[in-house]
Amino acid sequence: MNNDDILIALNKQFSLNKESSKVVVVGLGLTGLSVAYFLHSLGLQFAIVDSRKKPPFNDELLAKVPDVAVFTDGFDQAVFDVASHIIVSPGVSMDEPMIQQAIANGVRPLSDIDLFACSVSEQVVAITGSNGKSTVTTLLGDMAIAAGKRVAVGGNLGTPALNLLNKDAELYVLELSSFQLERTSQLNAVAATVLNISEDHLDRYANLDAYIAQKNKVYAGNGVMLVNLDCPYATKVQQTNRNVLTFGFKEKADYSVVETAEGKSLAFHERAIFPVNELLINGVHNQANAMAALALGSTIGLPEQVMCDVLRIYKGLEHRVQFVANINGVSWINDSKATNVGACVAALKGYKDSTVVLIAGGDAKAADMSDLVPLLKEKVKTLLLIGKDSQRIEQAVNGCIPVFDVGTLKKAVQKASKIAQPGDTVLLSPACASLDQFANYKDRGEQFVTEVKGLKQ
Ligand code: UMA
Ligand code: ADP
Repeated sequence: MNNDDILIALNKQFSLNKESSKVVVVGLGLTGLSVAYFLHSLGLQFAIVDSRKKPPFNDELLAKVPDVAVFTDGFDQAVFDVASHIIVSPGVSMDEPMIQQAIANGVRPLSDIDLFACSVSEQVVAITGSNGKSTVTTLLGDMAIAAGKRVAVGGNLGTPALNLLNKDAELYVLELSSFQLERTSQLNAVAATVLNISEDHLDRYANLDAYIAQKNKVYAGNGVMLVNLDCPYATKVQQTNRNVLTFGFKEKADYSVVETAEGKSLAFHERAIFPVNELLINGVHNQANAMAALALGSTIGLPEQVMCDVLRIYKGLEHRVQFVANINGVSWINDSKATNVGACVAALKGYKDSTVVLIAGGDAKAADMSDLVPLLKEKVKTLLLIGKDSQRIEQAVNGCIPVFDVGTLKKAVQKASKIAQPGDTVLLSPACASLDQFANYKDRGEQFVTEVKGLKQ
């Protein structure tokens, strides 16, 4: 769509226009920067607020748009007072008092995803869930490329959705977080899925139901709903008047796993289409991810054979159950992206009983850590805890296995190297966010790899 068409759409959907709108962009991270460039390119009036003293993209924005008004180091009530619209970055809670007050005063809250949705007429596939989003998003993106589509892939994955607009795409594959979905009203994806639900971000939501309600917004509109039949929360959202596809290990799912003479196979309506043992991404959870990608690909007409060719070579992403080294018979695995309990549980399921030295901990985001206990008892010989919520985790574990609160990742690696025996696995799968001790999960994973590579062979 050209700028004139986008302006018409924004005015129609949100009464957002050059003449009377004053937009406040809340947050100057990746999202805020992308929103600022978008609004600037359309000639819309806006200011930016960020509670941080020095938001990450302050200088970059001012270099490109010198006359923009940026207010940092706390939110400024006077700026909110003149707003007609607020566009709130995902890292900022909608419960911020000034945001709540603005909404009560009739100001319209929007997200970058709303702006994006108003600016595209091409197909959009939307992917959310507690875990597996990035894996399924990139896998589907690779499948679309292999099928010759001009595809742009982004969202919570890393490239803000609005930065995809200049890529001349005929198809967009978006990973969306609950934070992005909770402030989005305009999504109408051609196909959408909630891959799975497990506890996450309960520091930002009143309870699990509130978190699930935000996830389910991915199904807004009238596109195909892809539903995971194994997820008790997901099945409740099926709408009878919608085109629904299903995946899961239950036999009645459209995409499932069947037994064949040669072993297990991914299947469509029980017709074997891809041998599980040819997947390079390990674990039952990755079979579910592969099914989801196949199902989403089918809704946008990707040929099955092309999708299977991609499954054969897709190696998975860094920091997700990634092999680092084998040192004296001990395997070291980096699963730093396991930022919640569900992801850690999925990783542990892949190992033999009592062979794992697990490094976990960080910011638990108010999750119930006792959900880890059954898998800890089964698979883990020693638990090494790091980060701010170690006490909380130790209490939940309640002595069911040996636990050492070692504090830092460096100490955890050193301790693990003394405990692990040949045949064991040392697994970094923290079940927590990293921000209490690291810049992000990548930083945590990279520091782990550096420490492991520094161990004497
Ligand atoms: N912040 C403040 N004050 C502000 C604005 C932000 O303190 O005024 C803090 C937030 O609390 C947060 C950090 O700054 O700790 C970043 O927030 P942001 O909204 O500026 O984030 P962006 O840089 O725009 O990145 C966001 C997503 N981050 C979050 O949702 C926290 C990125 O997902 C996403 O890749 C990017 O938009 C592009 O779409 C990251 C993430 O951690 C990977 N997502 C969470 C997850 O996957 O669990 C949801
Ligand atoms: P997300 O983008 O939702 O965080 P990723 O694909 O980046 O998902 O994977 C994050 C973590 O979740 C990794 O530890 C990975 O091993 C694990 N994981 C991936 N897919 C699933 C799934 N379907 N169920 C449970 N855990 C998963």
